[in-house]
Parts: sequence; C-alpha cells; structure tokens
Amino acid sequence: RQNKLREMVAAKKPILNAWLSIPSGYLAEGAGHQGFHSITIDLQHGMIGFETAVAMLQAISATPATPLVRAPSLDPAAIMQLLDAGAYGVVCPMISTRAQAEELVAACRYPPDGARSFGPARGKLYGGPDYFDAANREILAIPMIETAEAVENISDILSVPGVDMIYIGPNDLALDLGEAPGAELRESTTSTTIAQILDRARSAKVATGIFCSDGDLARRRLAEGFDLVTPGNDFGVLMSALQREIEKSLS
Ligand code: 3PY
Ligand code: MG
Repeated sequence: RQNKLREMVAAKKPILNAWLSIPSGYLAEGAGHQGFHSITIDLQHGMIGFETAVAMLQAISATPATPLVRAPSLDPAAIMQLLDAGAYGVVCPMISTRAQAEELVAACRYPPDGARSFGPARGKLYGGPDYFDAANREILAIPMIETAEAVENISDILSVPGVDMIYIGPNDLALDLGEAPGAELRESTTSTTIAQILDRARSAKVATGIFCSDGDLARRRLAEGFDLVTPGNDFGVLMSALQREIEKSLS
C-alpha cells in the first residue's frame, strides 16, 4: 500500500493530522472519518498502551486516514513492535543528534537500509501482500525536533538518509530554550527558532510538521509553509467543546 502522505508532500498538499491521547478504538475510527489525512496515536504523553494502540490502528484502517504513532521514546524494540502493529509512520520524541536520527531510521527500515527485525504481523494486513517490498519506501521516520541540541545539529539531522519529514514539538522546544510552554504563541526565542528550523528543512527539501494548539494556529503554520499540521489534541478539543456547552447552557 502506498503512503498517501508521501504523495501529498510531493504534490505540496497540506496534511491535516489528528492527535489522539485517549485510549479508544471508537474515537480513532470517528476521528479517521472527519477528513484528517493522518491520525497519530500518542504513546508518549497519551494514556495509551500497546494493546489499545493496536485496536486504534485497526479502527484507523477502516478509514481513509494514514495511521501514525508517536513512539514513547527512541526505543527500537517499541518502534518495531508499533510498525508490526500497522503504523505507517513513526514520530519519535527528542531526537537531538545525527546518531539518534540514524537509529530511528534504522528501526523503521529492513536491511540493507536499516536494522528492522522481520515479523510484519498486522503491518501486512494493513499494507497488503507487497508489504515487505513497500515498507522501506512507504513508512515514514519522523524525528521530533524539540531540543536546543537538535537545533544546533539540525543540518546533520536533516541530512540523514531516510529522514523525509521532521516534526517540531513547540512545548519541549520552549522548555529547553528556557521559555515556558506556549512561548510559540508570541514573539519569543521559541518562535524565531521554529522559523529557523522551517527554513533549514525547506532548503534541505525535508518535509515539516508541527504541533499546534488549535486550528487557528494550524492555518497560520500552513501559510508559513509547513507540510503537516496537528490542530490540537483530542482531549483539549473535547474539553473546550464541553466547556462551551456548559457556557451556552448557563448563558
Ligand atoms: C511538544 O510540544 O513538545 C510536543 O511534543 C507536541 O506534541
Ligand atoms: Mg514534546
């Protein structure tokens, strides 16, 4: 199966990515039918374990969205297991050096391109009979750029073969730059740094994604030239929708 995200990047079409932290196949299925191009299951900060992630990947398979995961950390065993479960891309937190980016790519690629162990399990159900031939080409390895060290090493990280997209985590980036989460929303070192990363990635012809607090910021990021945006996460969106209904009920 082809990865539609690759085609969209090549065609310069904006990618809308949903971000799920709530452990529910039902939610994943519903989100996948809303028009998002990809859905990311967050195993780092989400309340989601491996077995529920499998059920969510199955649910996403019933929708047009491409299934991505955010791995809990740069742990090749965990990454390979999520790929075997049918993820078609891995967003990996805290990639700060070339060696870490290479380790991420190696976990996502079968030899000779990498060191992924063979046992595609559900990946083959999602990807189809040509899974083994297609996997190295179609599966995206997406390092998160969210530390000052990653910014220092950005050229090295962008030049690693197999890094086709980076994903900025503005909150951790702000923390590591000595600012508070949310600093990206105003003029700040974090905002300037995000613009620099975008610039560098575009010159290196590596696609860019970024977490956004909501759809307004996502629209701005697309206008700036990001390829993929995440307009908020499920829990935040649901809580503000609930709050709005309370306010309406009392007004
Ligand atoms: C961050 O902002 O640090 C993130 O990881 C976004 O998901
Ligand atoms: Mg982060």
